[in-house]
This record gives sequence, structure tokens and C-alpha cells, in this order.
Amino acid sequence: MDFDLVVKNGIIVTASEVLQPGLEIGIKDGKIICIGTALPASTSTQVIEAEGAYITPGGVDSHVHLAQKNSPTGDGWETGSRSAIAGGTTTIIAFASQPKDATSLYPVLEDYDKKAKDQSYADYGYHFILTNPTKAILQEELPVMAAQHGITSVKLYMTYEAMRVDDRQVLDILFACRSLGMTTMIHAESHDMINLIIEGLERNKNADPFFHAVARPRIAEDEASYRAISLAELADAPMLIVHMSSEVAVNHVREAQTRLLPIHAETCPHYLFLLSEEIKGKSHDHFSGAKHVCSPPLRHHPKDLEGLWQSIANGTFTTFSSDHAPSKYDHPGGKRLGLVDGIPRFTKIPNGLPGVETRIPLLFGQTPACQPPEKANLTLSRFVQLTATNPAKLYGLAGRKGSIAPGYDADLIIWHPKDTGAVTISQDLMHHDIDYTPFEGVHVGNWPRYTILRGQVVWDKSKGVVGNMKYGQYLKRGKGQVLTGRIGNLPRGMIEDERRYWL
Ligand code: DUC
Ligand code: ZN
Ligand code: ZN
Ligand code: ZN
Repeated sequence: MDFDLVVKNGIIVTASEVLQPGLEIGIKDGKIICIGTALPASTSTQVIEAEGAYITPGGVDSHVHLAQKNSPTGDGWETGSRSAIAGGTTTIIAFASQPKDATSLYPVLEDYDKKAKDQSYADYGYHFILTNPTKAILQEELPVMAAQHGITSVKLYMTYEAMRVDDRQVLDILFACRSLGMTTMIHAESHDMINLIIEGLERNKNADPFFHAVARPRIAEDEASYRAISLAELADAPMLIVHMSSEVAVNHVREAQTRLLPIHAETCPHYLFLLSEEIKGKSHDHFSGAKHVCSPPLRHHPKDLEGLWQSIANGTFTTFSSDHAPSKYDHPGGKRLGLVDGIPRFTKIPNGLPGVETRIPLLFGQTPACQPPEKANLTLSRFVQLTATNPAKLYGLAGRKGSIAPGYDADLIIWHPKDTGAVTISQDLMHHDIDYTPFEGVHVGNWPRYTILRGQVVWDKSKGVVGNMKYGQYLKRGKGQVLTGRIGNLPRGMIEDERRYWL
């Protein structure tokens, strides 16, 4: 076999093991052909010597917002995907968002296809955000979207007037998705609790960015998460609760998993590394807390972080995604959204942070590859599960993305050998089209030396982005797998016994 690329002598890490040092990965036509020793190299074979380096699967970021109309100064596909590969992510699943007045998903798909085609450095797919789930969409369009276009997941919002669906609509969607083998993602926060608090804050003229965190307390997430799980249990359908930030809410998920329900949880770097003090603003710029406004908000206490780190380590979280949902701080024309005539109005600040580039290095920094073992409670295999293997399986990319094995796409991160490659995150190093990073000044113990997508080096830390914007391919995804609990015939008593009377 004449390989196109052989990666030699690294330490290969998969979701289940850390392989012995010294193995070689043979790659041809973008695929991993074999893992072995003394692989032949011809004059046309590119060889990468990776002695002392860990090799992990290219990252799969299953929660990325690009080119959405509700964030006009956010990243588009070119800059968002460029930022992804610079941080080790080779696959992004972004959102195609249904406007509330759209009664068909076809124009929505066409619109996003236009924005993404030939503009992506990374391989990509979409989840639909459903805001208006008509009968025709659920019964006629979703089956076609799944079978022909490979879109096998949807996201729903329980809050935001412009996007939210009510509990009955959530149920209708869950039943439709269940029969199609689609995964439902849900943003779980109590709309009514949040609205009531915002009314009170406005009455009392509490409008600084920090009050965003006051308006969305943990209990709003806890209640909505439990409600979402209950709706999924009634429908007996898989669900992933996105961007979880509350330990109590995550405990609801864990309890559901213990009962073998197909409930998954996702968290994001900002909830693990940042606290709400970031939203308070700096003395030189009173409004700068706007840079850290996201929903759910950053939480108040170090104890909040501890609970989430435990759930990272113990397997409650299935995925660790960026929720890259940025807007510029200084908008073109000198405007800052959320400053109205110079006065802060936190309800007008766009929600979401940039993070597609920093996601993987931040988590890798918590593994024994970077930290002394007693400090790092995250194994290298767990890092791989969270950043690549699990999102690939959950969203229908198993067998192709998210692992290092024969037959898989040759998507790899090659890390610097231990004790080299450390970086202090700063805006100067970023490849997004946003004017700040919320992780400014955070130290990470390593950074990808190379990112490889389908056998091509697309990021070389000594040169920068060396990939091509037209190289990213659209991914038609298959049915997702349930990674926690199981689906069908659940030993749950009442609901299970009685369902036959009404289904
Ligand atoms: N939900 C997201 O998924 N991203 C950003 C903001 C939000 O509310
Ligand atoms: Zn959300
Ligand atoms: Zn103020
Ligand atoms: Zn999001």
C-alpha cells in the first residue's frame, strides 16, 4: 500500500484506551487504513514524526451558531470554521434556524446551504432549530430531511419569545423525532420565571449587564430541565439538554440516566472555567460585562463549577460543546448592542460567547497530559469521548468521525510533546471574526501542533491555518445512537403500562 500520509510514533488516544507509544497511522484518500508498525513510505508519502506527542481524534463540535440572522455581527462559515480548525475541531454541526413565520424548512435549508457551501474549512452539518412545528413539517418534511439530507437532529427553545415552543409542541416534536430516530436538543430555562424577574429588574431600573445573571437563576434551569426530561419520558424519546450550567439540573439528568432513560446532557467551556463576576464589568469599561452575557448565565460560586466538573469526570455529560454564539462587542459604526443612548439595557445584549477555537485546548489542559495526575480528574479517554466520539455517535456520524480506527476519516489532532506548546489565550491568537475572547489570559498547558482533516494538514501551529476554505464537506448524517440508558421497553411502571391505551 502506498500511503499518502504516515503519522509515526505518537501516543494514540481513543474513547476507550491510550495505546502504547510508537504506533503508526497509515492514511490513504483521506481515510485511516491501518494502525501498525514499520508502515512502508514511498517517495510520495508524507511522513509526520510525532514522537512524544499525543494523537487524539479531530474534534466534533456539535453546538455552533454561524451566520444566524439573530446575530448579524457574529461569525459566518469562513471565519467560524477557520477558528474551529485552528483549535483542533474538524467537524462542526451548526444550526439552520427556522424563522417563526416560516411554514416550510426547505427555504431554511436552502438559505443555510448558500451560506455554507464552499465557505467551510471544516466538515459540517446542521441541526434544525424548530420554532414553528407545523403538522406538515413534522409529518412530511422531517422524514425527507432525515432520509435525503441527513439532518437527524433538531433544537428547541423553552424560552425567548421569538423562538420558544410550548410544552405541547415539545411533545409533538418528540413523538415525531422518536419515530424517525432523530435526536431532540433543548434549551431548558423557565420562560415565565425569567420574564417575571426581568419585569421587576426593569421596574427597579437594574439594567447593567450583571443583572442578566440575576434574571436567569439556577432554579429557572432546574425546573425547565426536569420538565423537559418529563416530556421526553412521556414520549419515550431521546433528548439532549444543551449548555447545562446548574448542578441541580444536571442531577435531574443523572437520576433519569439511572432509570435508563435516553437523556443526555451537554456543557460548555464557559460554564466550567468562568464565573458571573466576569459580567460585572471593569473599572475602565463599565459595560464590558456584556462580553460575558450568555444563557444560561455564568453562575456565581466556585461550588457551581465543582459540581459540573464532577459530572464531566463521572460520565453524566455526554458532550462538551463550544456553544460558539458570538457577536462583536464593538459593532461596526461604533455601536454596542445593549447600550441604548449610552445607558445599559441588559435585555438588549446579544446572548452567547465565542469559543469554537478554545474548546478543545481548555479541556485537554485538564488531562494528565498537561496537569499533574492528582490535579487532573479527567482521563485522556474521557476527553476524547466528550470532544469527539460521543457527539459523533449521538448525531449519526459513528464509523466516520470521532475515532482513530481503520475506516474512519483521517481527522486527527497531534499535540506538542509533553511540556511544550503551552499558550496563554488571547484575542491576538484567535482566528474568529469577533473582537474579543471571553477566555483572555487563561493559561492552557498545550495547543494543537497539527490539525488534520481527511488526511490533509489544515492547521500547523508554526505556520497558522494552511487549510482551504473550499475543503470542508457537507455531512449527511445517519440516525443517532442513544448513549445513555436505552430506548423502548423501559422498566418504568405506570407510564409504560398505560401508554398502550393512548398511543
Ligand atoms: N442558546 C444557545 O444555544 N446559544 C446562545 C444563547 C442561547 O440562548
Ligand atoms: Zn440555547
Ligand atoms: Zn451601571
Ligand atoms: Zn447555542
